[in-house]
Amino acid sequence: MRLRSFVVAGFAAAVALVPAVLGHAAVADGPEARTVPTFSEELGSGVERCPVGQFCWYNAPFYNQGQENWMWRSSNSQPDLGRSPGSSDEAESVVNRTDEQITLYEHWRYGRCVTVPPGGRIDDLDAFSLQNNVTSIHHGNEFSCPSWGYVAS
Ligand SMILES: [Ca+2]
Repeated sequence: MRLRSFVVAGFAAAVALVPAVLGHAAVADGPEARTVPTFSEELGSGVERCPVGQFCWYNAPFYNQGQENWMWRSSNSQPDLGRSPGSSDEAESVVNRTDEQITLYEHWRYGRCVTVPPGGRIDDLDAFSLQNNVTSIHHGNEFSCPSWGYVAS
């Protein structure tokens, strides 16, 4: 009986992953169904769209401003947003719904940067000269961007 239950659960999981396989054609259908090892991608907008415990970055300012645009989310550090599904140099607004501070970098831990406190958000990364220029995201209270907004490599 345990084996049968496992098989049924596996089938359900495979069905749930179909939208993810379809990639850009799919619209989000819940946090668990869209979770991938690196970070997840979906169409959406609004601060409230970012789940508790996640950090979200949006393709347009003001959290995609009511348009169905791309947004991405993760609960851990992302050294290279160019990894699949790919969002390097795309973010223009961000929401931090984790309990850690999160630092955005132009490169991996160097270049221009900004730190977002737990529960914080930035409606337009242009204010930090980082619009369409974020390549990596670091979770952790031990790191923060200096006041001058730049870290040397
Ligand atoms: Ca963008």
